[in-house]
Amino acid sequence: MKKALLIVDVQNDFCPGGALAVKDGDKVVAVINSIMDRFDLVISSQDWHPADSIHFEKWPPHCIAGTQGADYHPELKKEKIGLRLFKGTANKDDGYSAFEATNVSLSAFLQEHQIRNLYVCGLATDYCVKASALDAVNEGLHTFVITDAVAAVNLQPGDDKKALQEMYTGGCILLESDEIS
Ligand code: VGL
Ligand code: ZN
Repeated sequence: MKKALLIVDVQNDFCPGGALAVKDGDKVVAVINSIMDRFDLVISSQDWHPADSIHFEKWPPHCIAGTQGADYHPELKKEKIGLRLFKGTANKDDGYSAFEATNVSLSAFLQEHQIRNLYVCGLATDYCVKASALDAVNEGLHTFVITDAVAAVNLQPGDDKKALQEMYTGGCILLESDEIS
């Protein structure tokens, strides 16, 4: 069975020093780089907001389209990325899920490539990873979340655990990077 890796929002602004830094956001990069070769397809998403997005009523401005903060973390291996998704691109749109990407339909792309198994990793566990993984389940995909390749915003302590629990009860399979078959 073909499998794809979805790398959610491994962008400068979510890493230490960025505008919406996630604790240990940069630590996921080495893990993700080490597993990319095991997948038939590698897909990335990027948060890609207009400067006047209503999203910034909730969050400090981050990942503004075309800025350095919206670039991938510099150490993320890019050669294997076969599809690049942009989301949150409209000014009225939070666009947390990679299935809300506006440049390509992720759902149609996965169908065309006969991908039934989707492995989700990246940033952040409690927002875009969770939204993407739960949408994947709704799309009928076998959805796996790689727990040592995600990091959370944790607005409230414990939001990371809560998000993993929600993904599990929502039908995702939680596993570690060394358990990928
Ligand atoms: C995200 C908060 C705001 C994410 C994006 O990528 O999880 N979180 N925008
Ligand atoms: Zn955002």
